[in-house]
Amino acid sequence: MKHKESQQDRKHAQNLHQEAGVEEKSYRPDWAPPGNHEAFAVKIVRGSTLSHSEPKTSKRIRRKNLSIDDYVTGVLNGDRSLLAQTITLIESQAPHHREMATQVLHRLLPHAEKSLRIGISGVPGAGKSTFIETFGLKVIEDGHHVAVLAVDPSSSLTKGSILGDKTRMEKLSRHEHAFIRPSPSGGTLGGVASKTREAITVCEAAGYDVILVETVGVGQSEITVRSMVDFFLLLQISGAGDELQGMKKGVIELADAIVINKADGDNKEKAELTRKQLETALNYLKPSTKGWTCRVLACSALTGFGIPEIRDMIWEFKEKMIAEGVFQKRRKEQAVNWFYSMIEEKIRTWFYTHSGIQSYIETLKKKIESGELLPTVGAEQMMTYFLKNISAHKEK
Ligand SMILES: Nc1nc2c(ncn2[C@@H]2O[C@H](COP(=O)(O)OP(=O)(O)OP(=O)(O)O)[C@@H](O)[C@H]2O)c(=O)[nH]1
Ligand SMILES: [Mg+2]
Repeated sequence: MKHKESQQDRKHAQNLHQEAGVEEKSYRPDWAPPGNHEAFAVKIVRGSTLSHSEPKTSKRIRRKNLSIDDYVTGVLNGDRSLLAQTITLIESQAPHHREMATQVLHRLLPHAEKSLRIGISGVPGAGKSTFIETFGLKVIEDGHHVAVLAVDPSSSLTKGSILGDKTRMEKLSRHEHAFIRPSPSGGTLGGVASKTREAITVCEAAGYDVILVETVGVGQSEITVRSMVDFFLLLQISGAGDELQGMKKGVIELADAIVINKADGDNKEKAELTRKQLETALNYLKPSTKGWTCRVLACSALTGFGIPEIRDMIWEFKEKMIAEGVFQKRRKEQAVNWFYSMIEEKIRTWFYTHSGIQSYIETLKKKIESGELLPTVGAEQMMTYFLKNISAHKEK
């Protein structure tokens, strides 16, 4: 029975080898006793050339096994898959991921910062995505590596509408020198912005030297993007009659350049008219960057008209601002402001998630609504309650 099984196994092995094209021969040595006893057979098998037996040089690392070293070396080697996974790690809310992310970022920081960060904003439909596609490909032609990130706190509700339209950035998204990442979803504007800032660091460490940060023109998010970029570009469209298109003076004042898009076909003349009107209107506005007067240009993201001029202007800005020290000074201030905003964010979260806070807030809120309590007094009571709560917590 056993003998039969071993014969079957041998036959099976032979078949496998034959299927794989491996020659197998049997010899009987000279000293073997006469007869047909198999125990004295010697088998010679030629070395296999099967691909599966070759050692694998690049072992695919599974995400759950990634170490801090894996993330850091992956990013520094410009591995796009690991770059994407590192950003996923920094976006994670899980405390152990956060711990890892902090260490990864700390090690990547010395390799970052060597880039030009450009913010791009504009009302929905102004052509931001189309502009990023054309402009991104242009600067890649110049030898740069482009990363596209976004700040869109609303994307948690709309499931990431911004940059969801990768079809508008079809060529760019497929280019090996481009990396596109949608806005992190969920959380406050401060929270989303913080993740985008960290993603900038990661992309820079991976060798991307032009960072485009897109946001939709709704006000507050523009101020946030301005606080993380070197150059801020506002995309406009012509023909709305009012040259400022209902945009608040405050938002216009954030811009280093305003670009009238869709200057093509029948619209070209109208775009030029809008450009001139805006230029005049801007004479009275405060510059966003010290020593730089906001420029107004026209372009067509569709045909590429005006795109090289925009590129030249931005690089002129970079050289001038570096020479005058404004560039470096702004980056330092941005880092310190980010630090303060993170402290505020953490204190706010700590406060509102402290036990008993929510129910006490509700109690005070009712009294304020009924006119029984002055809001300032309510806030004082709230703080007294909170501080007592912390010390009671500590004594435990
Ligand atoms: N004629 C013309 N059409 C353009 C140009 N740029 C963009 N468009 C068109 O305008 C529409 C909106 O363009 P998008 O690039 O999606 O605009 P967006 O600002 O990203 O829009 P949201 O993502 O919705 O905020 C599309 O149909 C584009 O094809 C341009 O330079 N000329
Ligand atoms: Mg878009």
